[in-house]
Amino acid sequence: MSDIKLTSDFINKISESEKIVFFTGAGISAESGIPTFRGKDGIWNKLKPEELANFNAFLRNPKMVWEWYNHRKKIIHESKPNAGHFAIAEFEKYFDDVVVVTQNIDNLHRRAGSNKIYELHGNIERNYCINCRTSYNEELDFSEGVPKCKCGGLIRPDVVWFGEFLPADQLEESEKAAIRSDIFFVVGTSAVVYPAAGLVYTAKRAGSYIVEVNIEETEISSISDISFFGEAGKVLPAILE
Ligand code: BJW
Ligand code: ZN
Repeated sequence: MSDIKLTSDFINKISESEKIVFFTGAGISAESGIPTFRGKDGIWNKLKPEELANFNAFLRNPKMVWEWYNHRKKIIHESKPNAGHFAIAEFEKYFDDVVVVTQNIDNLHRRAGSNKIYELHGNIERNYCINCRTSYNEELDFSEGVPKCKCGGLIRPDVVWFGEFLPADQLEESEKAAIRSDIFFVVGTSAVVYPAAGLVYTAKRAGSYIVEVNIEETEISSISDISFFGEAGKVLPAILE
C-alpha cells in the first residue's frame, strides 16, 4: 500500500524544476526480487556485513566471499528492472538533466534505460586482480577454485567494501549533481552508509528539495522536505502521472 498524497508544494516544486537527481539504494531493486541489506527482510538480519563485505574477509576466505557474490550474481541475472527503475528512466522524457546516483551494483538502472548513471559502490559485472588491478570483465572460471590473474593475484569483484574508497570520479560527479539539483530524490536506501549518504546532506545544504521514497522511516526522513512511504515501484510511477 502506498500513501501518495502529492501536496501542492511538491507539485509546484516539480513543475518548476529542471535538474533532478535520483539517489538510489537496495530498496529500489527489492521489487525485482533482489534482497536488501538492512531493514525489513534485509539479508544482514541474518548475515554479518563485516564478515563478507570487507577486504580482510576476502583474504581470509576468498571462496566464501565469492560464493556469496556468485549467488547474488545469479539472482541479479534472473531479475528484471521494475516499475520504479522504468519510472526513473522515463523522467528523462520530461526533464533535461536527470542523474541517477546509485549505491547498487546490479545494473538495473542501465537495463531500464537511464542514461546518466553514477555507480558509487561498483558493479557486479566487473572484476579485477587485487595485485596488479588488471580488469576481468568476462565470465570467470571457478572450476579450479577462486580465479587467479596471470600474475598469480586473486581476482575479486569490482565492488566497494567497508573501509575502501569509493571510485573518486563517480563520487565527485555525484557531488556536483547533488549541488546543482533542484530536486534530490532519495529512493530505497537506509542512508546509513557513508560517504554515499552524505550526498543527501550536501544536496540539502545546497538548497535542493529532498524527496524521500521508502517503505519506512529512515535516517534522512527528518531532513526530507516530503516523504512518500510506499514501494518505489508504486510511488515513482504515481509521481509521473
Ligand atoms: C524499499 C523497498 C521498496 C525496501 N521501495 N524502499 C562515518 C563517515 C564516513 C564513513 C564512515 C563513518 N562511520 C563508518 C564509516 C565507514 C563505512 C560506513 O559508512 N559504515 C556505516 C555502516 C556506519 N563506510 C565505508 O567503509 C565506505 N568507505 C569509506 O568510508 O572510505 C573511506 C575510508 C577509507 C579507509 C579507511 C576508512 C575510511 C565504503 C562503504 C561501502 C559499502 N559497501 C556495500 C557493499 C557493496 C557491494 C555489495 O553490494 O556487495 O554497499 S555495504 C551495503 O550498504 C551496500 C549498499 O550499497 C550500502 C547501502 O545500503 P542501502 O542501499 O541503503 O540498502 P539497505 O538495505 O541498507 O536499505 C534498503 C532500504 O530500502 C531500507 O530503508 C528499506 O526500508 C527500503 N526498502 N524495500 C522503497 N520496495
Ligand atoms: Zn594481476
